Amino acid sequence: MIKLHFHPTPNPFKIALYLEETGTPYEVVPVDTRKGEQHTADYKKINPNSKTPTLQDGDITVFDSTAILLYLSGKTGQFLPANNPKDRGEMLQWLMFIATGIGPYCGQSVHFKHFAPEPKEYAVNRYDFEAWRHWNIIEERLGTHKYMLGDTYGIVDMALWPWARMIPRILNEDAFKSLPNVKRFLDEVSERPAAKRALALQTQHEFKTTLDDDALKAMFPSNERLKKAGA
Ligand SMILES: N[C@@H](CCC(=O)N[C@@H](CS)C(=O)NCC(=O)O)C(=O)O
Repeated sequence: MIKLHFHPTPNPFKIALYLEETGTPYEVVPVDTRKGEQHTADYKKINPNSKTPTLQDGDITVFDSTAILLYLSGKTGQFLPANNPKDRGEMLQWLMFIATGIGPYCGQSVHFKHFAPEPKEYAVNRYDFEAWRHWNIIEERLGTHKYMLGDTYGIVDMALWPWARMIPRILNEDAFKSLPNVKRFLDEVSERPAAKRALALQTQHEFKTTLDDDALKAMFPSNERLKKAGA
């Protein structure tokens, strides 16, 4: 059976949603990143990047959420647009926009706003600006398209949904007021039974919720280098 190495955070949720939508049997293997389980030697063998998610399908191992979505959709043929260069190109461009834009800018924006030490005005401004810029592009797209690729829900929407859920923390509590189409999309996808089952994984498995010193050390190893340098 497929194994999904999972933590209840945006990138792993993309895969949980895809597996739930397709009714693919899978087993969740919790990787508690606040306990540093992403850094163990055994986990690094399957994910040299020490992040979640990772998928194991028999003797095939795939890491990185976008690669996993493409792997699974290539295997099942489900939730993909028509197989022609135009539609495939459109799917890839939005999938990569989420992978290289939405994910990293939102992740860094959260990091600098909520975790970085002062002075941080420059970094907060840059990442908040870029996170907003990316979400405004999605807002415009969803203003003219029901889903990211048109009338049909698919893997690009599944890649977007877990990041859209985090908007109040990424941008601010009122952000949806200026992103009404993103909110409409989020509410609709969140109502899907598969999305509810994916979200339920976070309570079906035990994950550390406290952000103590050990958790911060596991999540932000770069700070240790700073401490050693005496900064
Ligand atoms: N490009 C990777 C990024 C994965 C990633 O950053 N995962 C986060 C959860 S959303 C993680 O494992 N964080 C723990 C850490 O950075 O130590 C992907 O899409 O899978």
